[in-house]
Amino acid sequence: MTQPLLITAAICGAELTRADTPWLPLSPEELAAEAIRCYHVGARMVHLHVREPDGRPSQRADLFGQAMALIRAEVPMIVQFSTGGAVGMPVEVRADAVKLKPDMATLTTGTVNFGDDVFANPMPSVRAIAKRLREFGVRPEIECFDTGMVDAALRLAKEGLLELPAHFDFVLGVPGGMGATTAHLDFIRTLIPADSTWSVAGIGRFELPLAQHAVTVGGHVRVGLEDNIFLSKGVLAQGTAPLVQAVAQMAQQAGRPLATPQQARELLRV
Ligand code: KMH
Ligand code: ZN
Repeated sequence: MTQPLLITAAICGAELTRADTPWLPLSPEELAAEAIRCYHVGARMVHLHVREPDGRPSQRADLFGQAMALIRAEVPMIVQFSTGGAVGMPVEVRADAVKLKPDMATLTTGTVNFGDDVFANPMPSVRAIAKRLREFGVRPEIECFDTGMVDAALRLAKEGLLELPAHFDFVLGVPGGMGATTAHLDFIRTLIPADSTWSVAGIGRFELPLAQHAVTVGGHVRVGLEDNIFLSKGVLAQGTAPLVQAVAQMAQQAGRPLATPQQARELLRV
């Protein structure tokens, strides 16, 4: 397996707090420092959320802009903004920062139960975000929490609202979404067009086993505190970089080279 591996670092998310893990970066400076640390151990893309100074989830464009500028000043990393934000945020708020033209931004193509909450993505909202991404020339990463979201993305492509081939990220193991087994992953990955690419983000203790499977079968990987805070049972990861490092080691053992910055851009068409 010689296809270069793309590792995405999901360093913060919207739901975690410092009470969950003291290793969570929050300010633009902390976010940038963690992204850069992840780059140096093999990550080529950062999936970014931002926080208010008190730690609350935010989608403020100025915070995204500050973090992106600090990252871009140091490393050639692909910067991907979240348009998912936190559950309950209105779509206009979620997608505002797209105007800053990050390399990529997420596009979740359906609604999913999210623990006891609902991550609401009715199709009119999905179309609105897809149109905004097109308007600003920002490539989507299609976030799929279940198989119907792949189908919805293919429908959007038929409507002319998104371009194929595209990059899909399968988020597996959210309570309410698709389970996080290799069988689930092996099924959902058959649904995307052959020339599209995919990564997997396993939630919680499924993060590293699913990463290992993706490395073996030729997919790509997202890891980070957003999805999982532990490096091993009961051992907190000291930030996202150690999780990236663990995946880089898997790649080395499997004989898969890590994507160079240029290869990562070609792979994602950014
Ligand atoms: N925080 C989740 C409700 C994304 O970044 O686009 C949504 C999320 C997806 O994290
Ligand atoms: Zn996210």
